[in-house]
Amino acid sequence: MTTYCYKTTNMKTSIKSVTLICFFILFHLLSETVLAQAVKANYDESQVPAYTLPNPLMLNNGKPVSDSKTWFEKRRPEILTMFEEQMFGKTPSAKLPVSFEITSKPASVFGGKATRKEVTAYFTPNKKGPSMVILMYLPNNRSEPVPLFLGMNFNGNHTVNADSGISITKNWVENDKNFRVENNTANSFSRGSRSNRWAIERIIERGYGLATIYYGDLDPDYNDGFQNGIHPLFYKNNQQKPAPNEWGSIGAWAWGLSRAMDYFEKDKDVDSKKIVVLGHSRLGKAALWAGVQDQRFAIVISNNSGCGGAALSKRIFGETVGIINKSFPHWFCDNFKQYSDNEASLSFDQHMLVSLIAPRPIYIASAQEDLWADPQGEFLGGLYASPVYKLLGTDGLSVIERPGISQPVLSTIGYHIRPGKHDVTSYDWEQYMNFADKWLKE
Ligand code: GTR
Repeated sequence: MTTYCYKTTNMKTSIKSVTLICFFILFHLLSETVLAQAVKANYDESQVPAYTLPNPLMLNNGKPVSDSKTWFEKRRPEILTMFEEQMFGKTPSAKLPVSFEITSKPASVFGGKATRKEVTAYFTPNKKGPSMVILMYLPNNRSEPVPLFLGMNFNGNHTVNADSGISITKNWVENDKNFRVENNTANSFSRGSRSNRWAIERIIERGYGLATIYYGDLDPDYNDGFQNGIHPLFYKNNQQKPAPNEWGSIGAWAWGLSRAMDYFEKDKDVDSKKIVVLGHSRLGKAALWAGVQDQRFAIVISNNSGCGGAALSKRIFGETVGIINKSFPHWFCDNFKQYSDNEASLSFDQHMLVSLIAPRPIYIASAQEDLWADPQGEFLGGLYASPVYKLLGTDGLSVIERPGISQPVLSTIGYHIRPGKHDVTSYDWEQYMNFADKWLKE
């Protein structure tokens, strides 16, 4: 019957019905996607599924880890391998001939309170290849090498302060209508546009230095199949892109933080044993990964790092592995895709990432309105790393319930949740400096 009707329908009607069917299919697909996303982003604590967390203190062969030697020699490498092979991807072991050059004359700024300098790290001998600029502010009131906070920024070094002496990146930046950033090219109009996130003068006042790097100098944050940024510098024999267990963009950003550390080891004004690596959001994920791989970092700070950072993936609260892999396919290695909407099958979770930083102090910060990053999951990422910290002789996280709003906890695993949104505020900075005072100065 259907065939008959179809055959006898005139041309106009059949175009109409085909269009209608197309509309129907499209509508159906769209509503399914919207629905799927709505279902995926769970914000209801009672909908968190029952989950079992792998024990950081049990070896893959089922034997318990009861001393620090077994932790460092056996269990830590096992867990590190999981994150390398299954999540962030392995960082290449090849060493590039990185050279450092002071590329802008050190200048006194902030009414003589600080010195600004810029150091360029060249990743290829001819200086035309990829490079990154480390922007540094050091307190002038110092009698010895200073401890320093190191963090990457999202929009270019020139956005962290209105200081007109900061050079402007020539690399790809995100367009931003508010600051007339077009054609992915940074401009002087956006100088200082993110200064609210960088309490530089206060940092100087409290006796710390600050160093920052634009993350796009290492790998522009879009999915280009790893043709730009530093990845191609490591390709072997006609390799076109990283293998499924090789690094993505977060790995590249973390690598850059370690190259900055290489520089600090050479800079007499900086105490390279007291470098605090920190980052916000995706850059918090990168700071954690840098702190894990590079044990020269004395303290690690995760500001609203969320999914793929400090937050437990198996809770399926807010952003999930499935969502993040879809939105940012270039952040993690390809092997991580197998866990999209399949978090239960992970043989690790983010508490184990935190545990790899032990016994060095780590501070995890959440924001009350930042449910996408799952504040409770971020707290638990710290709490369940605590047994490893305790095994290594520290106090770990000194509370077992998430503290109230604006009640910072400064144990070896530190934590706070403050009011407000996904951001870095001066409140956050004050806690980070209190934490650093406690662990680096006292
Ligand atoms: C979001 C992403 C988060 C977080 C954030 C950011 O879109 O879903 O995981 O990284 O971006 O970096 O600001």
